[in-house]
Amino acid sequence: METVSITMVEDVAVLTIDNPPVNMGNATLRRDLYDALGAAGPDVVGVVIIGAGRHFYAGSDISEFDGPLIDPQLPAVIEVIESLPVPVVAAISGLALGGGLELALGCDGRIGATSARLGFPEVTLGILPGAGGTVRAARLLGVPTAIDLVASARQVDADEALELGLLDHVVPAEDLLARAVDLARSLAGKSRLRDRSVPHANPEQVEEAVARHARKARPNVLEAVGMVRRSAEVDAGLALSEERAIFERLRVSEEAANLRYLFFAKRAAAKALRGKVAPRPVRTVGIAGAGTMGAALARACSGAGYRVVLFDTNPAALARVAGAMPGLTTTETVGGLAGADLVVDAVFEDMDVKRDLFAEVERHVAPGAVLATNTSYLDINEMSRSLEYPRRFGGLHFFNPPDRNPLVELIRAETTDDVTAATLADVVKALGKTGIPAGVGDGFVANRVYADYRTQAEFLVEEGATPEQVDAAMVQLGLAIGPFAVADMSGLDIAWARRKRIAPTRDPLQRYVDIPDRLCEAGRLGRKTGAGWYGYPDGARRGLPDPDAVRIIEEARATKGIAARSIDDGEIRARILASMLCAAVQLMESGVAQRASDIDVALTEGFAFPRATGGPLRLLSRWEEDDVIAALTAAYRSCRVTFALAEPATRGELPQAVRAVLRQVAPHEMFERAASR
Ligand code: T1G
Repeated sequence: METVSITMVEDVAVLTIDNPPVNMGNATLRRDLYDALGAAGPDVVGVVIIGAGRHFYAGSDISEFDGPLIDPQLPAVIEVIESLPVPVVAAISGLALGGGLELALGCDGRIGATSARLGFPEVTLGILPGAGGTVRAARLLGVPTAIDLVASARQVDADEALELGLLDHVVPAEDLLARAVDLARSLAGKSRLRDRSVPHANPEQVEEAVARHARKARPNVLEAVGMVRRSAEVDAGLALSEERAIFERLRVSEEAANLRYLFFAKRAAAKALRGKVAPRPVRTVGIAGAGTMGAALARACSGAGYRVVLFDTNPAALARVAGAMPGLTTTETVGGLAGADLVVDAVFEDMDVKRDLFAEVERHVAPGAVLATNTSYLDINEMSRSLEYPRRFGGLHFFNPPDRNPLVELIRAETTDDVTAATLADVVKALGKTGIPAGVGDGFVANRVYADYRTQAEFLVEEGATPEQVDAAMVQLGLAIGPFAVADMSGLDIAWARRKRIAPTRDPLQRYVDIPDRLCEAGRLGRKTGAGWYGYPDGARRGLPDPDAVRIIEEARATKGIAARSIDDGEIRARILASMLCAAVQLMESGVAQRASDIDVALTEGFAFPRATGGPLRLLSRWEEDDVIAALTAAYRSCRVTFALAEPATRGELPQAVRAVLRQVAPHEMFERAASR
């Protein structure tokens, strides 16, 4: 048995799980556990299962879920534990997640080190606990608490686990094994959760728990909640088989496969960021700029345990941030950033402003300090040329709101050295963010794709769709809100300023929709001015169709001689997705994006593109080829310059570069690689 070793501590058998890097429950580990448990001889009075390394058992190996599951499956392993005549104790340090927690619930007792963290992440993967988690948790914790844990996917630390009853004891790590052996020896006999009745809970508590998790819940979450409730109504055996049947059905669903795709896609991006060299330690982060972005960055860095020094020349701005962040160090001079190991700028999006700032910062920080610009689209190669030590400079592009939005683009300038890139990657991970690599290019990755998404949306309105129709069509796809509601929320003036800035270099042959300019010229800058694409009467939070906006749109059409036509939702979605696909192909061909899956990660993490679809490229990879060709043809016809690469589609051909991108993210392609890992 290579992943499970057996040692005897007097008359107690200790099974140590050792399956690096996180003690994932794969076929080998299940087989080894099954055999080791079966090897417990008659002289054994108790069994302890403990994890080597950081974690007890971080859950099932989800790369196995795309094919037929290999026996023994986890329920069979748990059945062996329950059939042993002697007590079995789970000794948990680090993570016991998903199948790991289910294995522990199959034991007769559970003891944790202070590092223990337990949870059921299954619903985030489009499934539900499938090895008894809903059934045994209900019997141990009661239905309301079991619903909360299963539906929220949250992890509980050792103290809360003890309080809830998930752990019987919590001990210092160094005492874990000895105390677990004592517990195994002291237990009077078996204490199978499946034999217990579900603790009584008053109906109101149950309904409250359901209500907390049912609102806007994905279908699998509702099924998980329903299964917890069901498990209280029928005997454990029936409940276990019903739970397994639901798990099997959900596991092979498109949504679950898409969520597993994103799970591995995020880790592929993170691995690409880690590179081969060790990062420099960062303890103090200097943030230049105490505006909205700077304040949010300060919160994110402070929340991740960094010491933060916030610089701004405006004392009122500093005071505003410091008032909400006791203990924050502020400075009105750049010299105050001297002790920072990393300095990130959050100042106005202007090349000269940023260059002057970093030139000043360089004069004060230590030679080993790393500098990162948070620019959204300025050329960081150009920015690096004004630095004395450009090797230690790169880009960390955060997305609004940076203390909540998980996406960060890590951008290497031509001069960024490996240590700097590794250091920035380490900070991204420490912030709990989802990082993707991006090369230097207008809008990097996410904003570049979103720009074409928004451009096509504006084409559609110019041709006859209403803003609310386009928004509704994208909400129907699964987005929380559509592009025009987003534009009104973030303010139309930001894009307007940029359009004016690049106007001299715009290709005159490129289709240009001037409706947003007309709205801005009319003072309609979005929600903050009470009107944009929509009206916001009396400060309404949700925009309403607005006759003045309709008039402005109609005037713009009339000026171009466009006769509005009715456009159906299918055309709206097809053209928008095809436009995103064209942007993605350009990003891959230019090398600004390294993997097509990075683009799906960017759009799902940073722009709330529905995770259940796997992202725009994954979604399109499931379309029939003819439908992709038709969508690309429509995008090409909307602007032959912007979507030039789609031209072959007008002749019924799928462009090779498009085929290559879609193959990278197609279901069969992605998982063959993961399964062979
Ligand atoms: N399946 C497959 N691979 C996994 C994995 C998993 N569950 N967890 C981690 N990996 C790989 C990961 O791809 C990476 O590989 C390496 O391990 C290190 O991971 C039956 C059905 C545990 C918190 O959802 O949350 O049990 O890139 O970089 O940052 O009812 O991994 O090095 O080749 O993330 O220290 C439930 C998912 C499954 C846990 C560690 N369990 N994993 O984070 O390392 S469903 C989970 C995580 C289930 C039962 C149900 C994290 C971590 P590579 P890492 P980390």
